Amino acid sequence: MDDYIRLAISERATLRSELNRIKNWLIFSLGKRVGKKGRVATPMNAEENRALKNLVTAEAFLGITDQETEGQFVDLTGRRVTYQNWNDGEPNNASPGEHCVTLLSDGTWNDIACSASFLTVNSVSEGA
Ligand SMILES: [Ca+2]
Ligand SMILES: [Ca+2]
Repeated sequence: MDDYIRLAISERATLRSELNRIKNWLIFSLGKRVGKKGRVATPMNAEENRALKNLVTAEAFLGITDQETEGQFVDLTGRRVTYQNWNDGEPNNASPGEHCVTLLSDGTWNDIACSASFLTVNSVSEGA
């Protein structure tokens, strides 16, 4: 019985590290490096958006902003984003102005003040 439990525990650890590797790969392939701090992801289509949503358990910043021109959302390279998945009533650019974008837990987006502190997507890989 002890052996069985030990085996189960080691199996679980293996699965967990496998899962973390997959997560890291996804974050790497979806993400862009932002300064020294980490990566934020810019989903290009519904499939990537869904993958991201499944990765993050809390609200997380996306690599999208309308800082330059209000209402024109661009990715970190300055290109207009073609795929968007706003929550109802968003983007509302609420006072005093919201120019960053977060992914909500249901997978939709909200524009938000860039000073808000939310996880960047890479944070989920910490503690792996
Ligand atoms: Ca805005
Ligand atoms: Ca908003």
